[in-house]
Amino acid sequence: MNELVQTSKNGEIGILTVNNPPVNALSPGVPDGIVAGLAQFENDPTVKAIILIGGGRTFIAGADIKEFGKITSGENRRGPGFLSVLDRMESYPKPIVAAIHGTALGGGLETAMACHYRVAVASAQVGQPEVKLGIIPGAAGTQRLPRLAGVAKAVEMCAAGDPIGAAEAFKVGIVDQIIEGDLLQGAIAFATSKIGTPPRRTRDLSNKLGNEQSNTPIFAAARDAARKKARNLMAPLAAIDAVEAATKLPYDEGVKREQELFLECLYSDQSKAMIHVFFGEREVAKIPGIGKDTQQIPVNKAAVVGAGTMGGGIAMVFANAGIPVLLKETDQAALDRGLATIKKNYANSVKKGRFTQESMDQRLGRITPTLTYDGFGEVDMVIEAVFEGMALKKQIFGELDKVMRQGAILASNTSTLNIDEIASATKRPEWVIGTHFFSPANVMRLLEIVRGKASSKEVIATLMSLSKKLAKVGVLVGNCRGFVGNRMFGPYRREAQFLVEEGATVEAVDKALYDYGMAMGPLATGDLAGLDVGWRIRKEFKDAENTSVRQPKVEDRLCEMGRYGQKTGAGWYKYDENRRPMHDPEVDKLIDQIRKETGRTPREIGDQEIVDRIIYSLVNEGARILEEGFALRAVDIDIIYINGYGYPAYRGGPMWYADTVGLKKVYERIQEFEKAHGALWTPAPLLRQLAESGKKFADFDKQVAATA
Ligand code: T1G
Repeated sequence: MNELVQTSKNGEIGILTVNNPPVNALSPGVPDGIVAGLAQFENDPTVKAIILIGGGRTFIAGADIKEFGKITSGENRRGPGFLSVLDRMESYPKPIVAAIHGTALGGGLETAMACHYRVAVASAQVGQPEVKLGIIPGAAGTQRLPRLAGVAKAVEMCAAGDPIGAAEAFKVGIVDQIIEGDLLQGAIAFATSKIGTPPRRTRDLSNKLGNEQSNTPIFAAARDAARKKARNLMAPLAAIDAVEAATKLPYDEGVKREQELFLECLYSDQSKAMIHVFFGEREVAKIPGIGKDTQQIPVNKAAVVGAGTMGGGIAMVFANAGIPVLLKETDQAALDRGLATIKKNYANSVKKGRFTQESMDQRLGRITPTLTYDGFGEVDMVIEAVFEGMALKKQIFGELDKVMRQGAILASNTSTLNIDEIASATKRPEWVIGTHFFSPANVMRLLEIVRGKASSKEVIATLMSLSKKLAKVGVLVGNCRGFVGNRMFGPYRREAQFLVEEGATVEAVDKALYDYGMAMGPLATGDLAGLDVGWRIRKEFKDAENTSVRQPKVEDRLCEMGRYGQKTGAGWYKYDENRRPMHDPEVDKLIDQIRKETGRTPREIGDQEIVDRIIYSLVNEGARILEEGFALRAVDIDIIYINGYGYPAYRGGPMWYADTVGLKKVYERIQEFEKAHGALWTPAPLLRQLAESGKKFADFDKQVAATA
């Protein structure tokens, strides 16, 4: 018996309770505790059946991910231990019932499937999310799951990694009974009904394993889907291979095959990067100096000013989270347009089966359109999402300062403007903060929370936890031009344009970054977002432009020609009626023109240079942002780029990627670019310092954590 696994009895039922908060991970000591408990009950003749249950809020949520790093670094050797624990459970002489609440994920579901029966409360979720960490199930999940749920379901769950609810788990055969009411009592009744029955070993079940003819199309379709949806990722394809092994090999050989595939993935850079992202998404919520004890403002009612693309999306975010929201516009036509877009988006989601018509109606019911500030005095938070102009924003904040109650939060969805200047339009700058959503706001997970110099700790703490409630990843950033994401995006798109001016084709630049793993190439991304957005901002900041340094020319010229991208049918590409991009010789002519004007002779440029120029421009600007304190940690920048800019999670983010390449190599490459292209490429002092001291951005983050 150990602290992590308690044993107790209820009549003839032995109960093993895993108590390893917060999520009962299979940390060192938990498997031993299970083994010790089973041994104790095996020798106790009064115990006729066993229940395995999780203490606190959940069943076992998987292996302890923190231990993986110790394995891949060679610090800890990965023993066969846990597989043999599960085999011992499966062959145990008394029925073992897993009682599931919260989440049974990864090693947690594998443990449950090694039990002879599984019961669950209706709200429980079960899944094999390992591919989201760049690995595959590594404790026979790919062998036991198809035996319980069938091949198609097992492939879907292991290759996509999304959990399923208890009802579906019951329907497909993973769960044997849904427990209404108290889980433990229900499990005891179920276990009692199994006393004296021969243990039902999952490995012996084969009637759901199909045959060559029935399985081949399943695996073919799954591989196609994985290649499309999880482009460049090794784990989903490995998971499919492992489940296929279950249908072709005897159980123990199937497990061996799974282990080979599991270890290949575990030692891959992709997995290390995705585990970095897993913990990174939790680390960004921790703000030095703003602890869990910081008082938070309850946000039970909200308001949004502006029902345009962003405002409408933000209103949906609140409605989706169950928070009633006022949506204000200046005139009826604009309001109607905004509501129509919201209704269209919701109808699309219903059509795709994401939620029911009834749920759509409930969400719509939480959005109250208005043309006045009536009711604004009762809301806890307002987000301004109007046109990106300082004068207009200050006017609105002046109005909000009059109508909003004291103690309410005033936020702006500005993507570039100075939060302190916006706050200066009010008498309560400590209640003002930036909430930079990404388009489409109801889809993109990233929320840049922009700290003004007066923003209070309470307001910041409130936004950090509210972002989780809004199903967003909230990252705290400083108030500099473009904040973090857009500030780095400037050099990113600048280099893409320079490379075209120097000789690369539009398609070559976009293809190189697409193959690197970006969701879309930088030039096509410009066309999607609208080239005029950046153009107007550049014009707004024309006076601040440093004319002594080289400026990209093509995009401004495209905008002067009215080519704003997809929305005008032409930008870097021209688009057909289905918005499919096509090469446009007009753009070649323009680029040739600009090369002549700037005296540039086009040269051969390889994919590696394209990727290095564009990605290292992110890294260098990111290092500047860190040393200037506008981002807390390098991992914050990684999480921003993965959740807001289509950066591939399997590369860990630009700062992690630089660490993977090695900062010395990155620094030397940037010095080459500085020699060739001038001061725009002056290495950030932090980058030079870390590179010269053989350190990583990860060391910078450790320092931040140490001083927090
Ligand atoms: N290992 C270690 N720490 C974990 C953990 C895990 N599996 N899961 C969560 N944590 C930490 C997390 O970092 C955070 O820490 C705290 O717990 C609360 O988490 C053999 C090899 C269960 C749905 O992938 O999806 O099993 O920041 O903020 O929002 O085949 O956590 O407070 O210090 O996320 O309520 C498979 C991962 C592992 C599940 C709860 N399992 N976890 O969400 O809380 S691989 C997973 C989650 C595996 C086997 C293989 C979620 C959650 P801190 P949280 P939450």
